[in-house]
Amino acid sequence: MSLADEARAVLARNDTGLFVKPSQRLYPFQWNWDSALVAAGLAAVDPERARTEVRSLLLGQWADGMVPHIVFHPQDVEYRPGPELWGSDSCDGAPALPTSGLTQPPVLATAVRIVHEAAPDQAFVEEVAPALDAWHRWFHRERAVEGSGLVAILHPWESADNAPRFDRALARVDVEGVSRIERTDQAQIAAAERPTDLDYRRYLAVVASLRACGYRPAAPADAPFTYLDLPLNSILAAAEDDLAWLQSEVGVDPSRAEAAAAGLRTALAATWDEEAGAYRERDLHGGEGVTGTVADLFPLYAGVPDERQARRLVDEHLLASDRFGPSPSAPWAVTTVSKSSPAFDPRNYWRGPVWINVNWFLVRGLERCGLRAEANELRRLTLDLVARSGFSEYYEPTTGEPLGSREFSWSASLTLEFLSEP
Ligand code: 2M8
Repeated sequence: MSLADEARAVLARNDTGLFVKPSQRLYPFQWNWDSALVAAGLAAVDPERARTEVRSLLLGQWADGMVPHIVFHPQDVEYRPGPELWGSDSCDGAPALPTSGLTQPPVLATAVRIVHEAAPDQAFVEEVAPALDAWHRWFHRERAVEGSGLVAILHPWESADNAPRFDRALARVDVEGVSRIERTDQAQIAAAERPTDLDYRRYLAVVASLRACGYRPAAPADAPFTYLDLPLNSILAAAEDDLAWLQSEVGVDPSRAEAAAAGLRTALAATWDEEAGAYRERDLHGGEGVTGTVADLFPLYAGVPDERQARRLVDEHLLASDRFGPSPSAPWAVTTVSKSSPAFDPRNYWRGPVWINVNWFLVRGLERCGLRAEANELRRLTLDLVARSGFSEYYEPTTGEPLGSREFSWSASLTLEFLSEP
C-alpha cells in the first residue's frame, strides 16, 4: 500500500460519516482544528467529503459566531470530561448540540480555501463564508486585548494544552476545592505522555470560572488565564487572508478581513525580540510568557518576518541542531520545545515531541517567507517520519517512536496534503 493509501485508510476508519474523529478511542467526538486539518488533507482526494467535514463542524457554531473546540455529536462512546463539564445547554446562544464553551486555532478558512483551490465550488463558498466571517469577527470582538492588537486565549485547551509556555500562568490558578476527575485518556496512554492530574485540576478550575459567566467574561483580562498565544494569532492572521480571498471569489467585500490580517501582522511583528532572534509571547496576568517553545517561531506561518528575521529564525532556532532542528542524536524535527530548554521532555505530549500539524504550519510559513529549500527539507523529513513510524499523534524526536494515539487523523490528512503539493 502506498503512503497515501495508508493515510486514506486511517481517515476512513476514523470517519463516522458526518465527521472524522481525531482518533478512534482517545478523541471520539469532533474537534475544531482537527476537522479543519482533515478537510485540508481531503481536499485533493475527496473534496465532497472535505465539505461535509466543514459543514458538520459549523453545526456547533454559537449564535455569537464562536465555533467551539469540541462538538459532541450524539454517539454511544465513553469520554471524560465530556458534555457535562461544559453545560452548554444552559448557555445563551449555544446550539442544540452539546459543545464545549471554548474555541481553538481558526484554521477553517484556510482549509476551505485549500478545498476550493483543489475543486472549486462557488455555492459552497457562498454557504460557509458568512459563518467563517462571523467566527473571525467574534475573536476580534470577544477576545481583543486592548493595546496589543492581538486576541487572547482563555484556556490552554485553546492552543497546545500542556506546553511549558503556559506553566507559570497555570501555576497561579487556584485549585482549592477542585478535585481530581476520572479521565478516559489515562486508561489508554502512559501517564508520562499526557498532562498530569494537577494540570487537569487547573484546566477544570479555569473552565469552572468561565462557565460561571456563560464563557463570556466582560473582558479577556477578567478570566483567570489570559494569554497572547502566538500560534493562535498567527493562524488567525493567515485565516483572515484566506477568508478575504474566498470572499473575493464570491463577490463579497473582503476589506474587513484584509484589514484584520494586516492589523494582526503589525501586532505580531511588534513581538519580535532582536536579541533572541525570535518572537515573544505575553501572559496577560504575569508579564512575559515562557520562551523556548515552538510558539516563538509561529509568526513565520503568517509571513510576518522580513528576510533577515526569517533567516535568523531558521538558522538560530527552527533548524538549529541544539534547539528545534534535527541533530545526529535527535534526527526528527521540529521539536515542540527547544532541546536547550530545561522544560524539554521528549516523550510528553506538547512538551517536546514532534507533531505533524506543527511541521505543516512551519512548512507553509517557510514557503510564505521564500525559504523553499528549507520548506522542502522539512516536508521530506516529516514524510520520512510518518512512512517509518505511522500516523501517530506525536513522536519521540531521538528515535521517531510513535507516541500518544495511533492512527491519528490530522497526521494522516496532512500527509495527504503534503503529498498533493507539486
Ligand atoms: C488534545 O486536546 C484534548 C482536549 O481538548 C485532550 O488533551 O484530551 C489537543 O492536542 C488538542 O489540540 C486537539 O485538538 C485534541 C484532539 O486531537 O486533543
